[in-house]
Amino acid sequence: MTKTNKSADPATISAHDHARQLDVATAWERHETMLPLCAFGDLGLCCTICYMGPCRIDPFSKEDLRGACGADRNTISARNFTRAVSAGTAAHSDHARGVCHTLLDTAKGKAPGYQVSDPVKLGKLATELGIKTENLSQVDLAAKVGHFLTDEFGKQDGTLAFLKRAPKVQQERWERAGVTPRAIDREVVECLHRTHEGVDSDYRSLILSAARCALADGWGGSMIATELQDVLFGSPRPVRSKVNLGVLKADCVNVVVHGHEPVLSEMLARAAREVEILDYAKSKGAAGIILAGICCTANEILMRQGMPVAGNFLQQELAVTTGAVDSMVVDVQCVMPGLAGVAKHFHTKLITTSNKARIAGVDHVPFEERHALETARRILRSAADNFCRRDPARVDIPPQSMDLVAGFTAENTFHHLGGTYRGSYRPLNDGIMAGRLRGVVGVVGCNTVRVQHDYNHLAIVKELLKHDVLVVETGCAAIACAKAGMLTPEAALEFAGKGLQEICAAVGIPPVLHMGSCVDNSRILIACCEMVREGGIGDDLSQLPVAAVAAEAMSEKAVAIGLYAVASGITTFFNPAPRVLGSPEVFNYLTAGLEKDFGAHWVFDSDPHKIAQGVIEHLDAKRAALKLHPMLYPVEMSRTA
Ligand code: MSK
Repeated sequence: MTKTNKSADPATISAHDHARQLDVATAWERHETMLPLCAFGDLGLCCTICYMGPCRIDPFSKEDLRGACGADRNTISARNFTRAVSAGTAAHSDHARGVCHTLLDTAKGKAPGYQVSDPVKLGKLATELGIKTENLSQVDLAAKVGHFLTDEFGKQDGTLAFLKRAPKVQQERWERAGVTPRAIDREVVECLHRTHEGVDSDYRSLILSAARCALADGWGGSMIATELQDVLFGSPRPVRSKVNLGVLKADCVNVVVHGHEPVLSEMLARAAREVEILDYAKSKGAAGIILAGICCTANEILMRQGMPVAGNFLQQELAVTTGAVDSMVVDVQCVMPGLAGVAKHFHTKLITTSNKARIAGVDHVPFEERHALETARRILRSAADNFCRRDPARVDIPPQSMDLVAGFTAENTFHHLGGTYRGSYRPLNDGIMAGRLRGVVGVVGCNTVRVQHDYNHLAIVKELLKHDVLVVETGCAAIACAKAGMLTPEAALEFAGKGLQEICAAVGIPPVLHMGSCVDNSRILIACCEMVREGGIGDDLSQLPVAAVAAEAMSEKAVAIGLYAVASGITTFFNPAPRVLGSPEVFNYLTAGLEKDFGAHWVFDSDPHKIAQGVIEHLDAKRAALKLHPMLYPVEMSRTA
């Protein structure tokens, strides 16, 4: 058997080889059985919206082909795109709704085990939302903030409260373009309505409605999730931990949490430290309990609890194929149904916990806030019982694990940059203005079997660091770079250009800042707003020397994030392209036409070296427009594709 070349990560290669030796198919093998991919679907030219079809448009035809209803390639691909954005927004926002309900239940005393862990942030939020705080107990304040933000989903009047965090010029742009989001659910519903058969068929109008929906994600659902998770579980602070499959231990009970919502995993993290639970594990012959995460649940418990990360999206099945996972506990989003088939080859107990996300034939332990801690203990005890059923002959844990520092936020990062007594974005802006830093780039998003696992993230980030770009990351991209050792302060010496090295050394930060999970991309929006507010590098986000990159995108959430970044003025480099390539008109509108309304656009490119080059040129163009000082330490590109 030849060694797999599916990943840039040695631990993943080793685990994938082990899976193949055991004849266990994972996402890569299943993907191969799907090839060749349907070109109509891939180009966005297949319409399944009504039951006269499915209709499909031949992309090579010179005729003005139409589906049965008369929809052309522009309508069909714009509708497909809009539906993807709506689904992505719905996913982030339904997550946020759950956090709102947890806060409300906590305030009502119906969620024992939960508490307000960051009362200062709660107070600041209340003031920002215009809630009078005098004479209110913490519980009453939590209830008022919880109710206010729950209303953001379904209110019938007004616009979203957090939009006011954006610079005035930005808000005026949204008004002019007619994309100021009203209520979160309303924007999702309206997109589904518009894309129903026989409603909106103008591709520009559809895409602007998708932009409004995406903004309701970034400045609504995702931002609410981030803020209230900080209130409930504590605002992250820089924390050291470890990452990669090597965090699993052969002599310990290994429990892997996977998905997105921290409401259960926070309780598991707490229960896993309880003496009684540890003693129970020891009574079964284990040396202890390892609670490790996959995907964004990993990021959540990493940045608040310092829990180790087992891997990112494409490593979820490989964690199971190590043969050392006694229980995998999943909630919502990015959980492959294929896990059930993989787990059958091993002793691993796969447990679903969200009533919204069941897998046929898999044990379901419904999670409810009022029994959360007890549910967490029950899950850990059953994992310890299952430890006894592990077959040591099938265990093969790759040895690789890497140190990292995570837990940066829009607030704490720049306290670092500004010093203990003067939390401020001034030093960051000064660094950019003086040419020590080229700019700031968010590298975010998933893995996909269509790209060598982690390769694009690593190639792009290495090039950006070399060119004195401060990189901020979330999601699976952050995990990829953590595995490659880029998330430690020492990494600056190895990877960063001289200017970035100077900044990192002065304040002791890594050159790549882990800012959390996918919903925490809202932290990056806030950081950009603070940069504008600090002054000297533009009046709205579109003037800043910043960009976003998602070069291994997989989910509809990534498309929603990409669009809210663009609609917020942040040019976004994205691969694989969303399913719009079958319509040159839609492609041109996304990659150029949106510039008029938002001062930003999409760039679709599959070559990571071209992406890095494009990002650097983009930052330099923004710097030139602002007439900033030339870069102090210019460097050549490593290579062009
Ligand atoms: S988990 S959405 S694969 S980043 Fe947020 Fe990773 Fe993408 Fe899921």
